[in-house]
Amino acid sequence: MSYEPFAGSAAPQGRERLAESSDRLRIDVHRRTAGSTELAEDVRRGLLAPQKTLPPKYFYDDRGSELFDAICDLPEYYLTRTGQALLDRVAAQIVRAARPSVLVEFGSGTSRKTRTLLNALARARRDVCYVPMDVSEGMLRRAALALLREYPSLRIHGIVADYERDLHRLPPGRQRLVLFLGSTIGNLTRTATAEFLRALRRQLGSGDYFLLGVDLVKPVEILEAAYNDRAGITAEFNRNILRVINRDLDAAFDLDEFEHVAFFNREQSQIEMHLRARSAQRVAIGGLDLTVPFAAGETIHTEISRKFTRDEVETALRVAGFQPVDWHTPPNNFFALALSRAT
Ligand code: AVJ
Repeated sequence: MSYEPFAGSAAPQGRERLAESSDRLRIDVHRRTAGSTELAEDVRRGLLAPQKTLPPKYFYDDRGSELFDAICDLPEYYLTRTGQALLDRVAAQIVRAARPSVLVEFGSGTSRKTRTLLNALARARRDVCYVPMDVSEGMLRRAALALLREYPSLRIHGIVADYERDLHRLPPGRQRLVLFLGSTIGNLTRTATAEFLRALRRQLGSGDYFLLGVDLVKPVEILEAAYNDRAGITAEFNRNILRVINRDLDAAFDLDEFEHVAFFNREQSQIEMHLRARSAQRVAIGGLDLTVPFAAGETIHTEISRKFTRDEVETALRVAGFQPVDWHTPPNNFFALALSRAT
């Protein structure tokens, strides 16, 4: 029995807005709490902690997503280019190994890299249903509509949800290939990664495949340059999280008062991004009825981006119930695609 996302279900939310293509597109929207309650909780918790933190998922409003897209084109940001070139080279091989009929993707964004796999699938004459999962509804919708135009036989079942929390929303299916590309997994702590992999494995059947993109450990100058670009786009991207909070929680962050800081933490093998207060200040957050004090030089930790070794990745996969199948790297060993199979 193949996966039938469009059979027997009630008209999904948002379908009316997609009349031209509704027979090939379904988008489910899952939000745990209404409005910006979750943002409010996360910001309150994060800014009241001794080391202030903000979760990186809040970078990605429309402006943040555009800035991230611009980062991907920066000369210093080798990740996207390297990952894409690698996928170009091995996509056909991955399709032959996994023989998928469903392509699931977490943090799908603009689905740039997805096209490479869809093209390889088309060449192998495999029809698939594409299941992107992303927190940004606008982006998911735009990406889906573009893909429907480009791939006339593709069906898409989009899930607007948070892959860390809503994995159980994944529709059932067989012969699935799950994509988690771009080293997005690097944003998760070691513990969160183990939990994510275990939760993912629970959702899969044995024989489903998992393709994981990871950034690898490399000389510190190269790593730090990638997060401190000369054009200052990464700094803008980092500060954008304050813009989001200003807008959605009626806060009064002065963006010029916060400096972008990014460095490689060797012990943790991760790039850390922070926003450092240039001077002592108090920031009112209207939506939280809160004023947050900052000492001069105090930082808000906004992101970790972990850098992996092969051993670490394959061990984590095995512990979670995946059998490593292929380890693809480019000649410079900057990036890896780990193909594994749910056992
Ligand atoms: C989207 C999480 C892979 O960690 O490199 C880019 C995000 N942050 N520049 C990364 C990011 C700063 C990116 N990931």
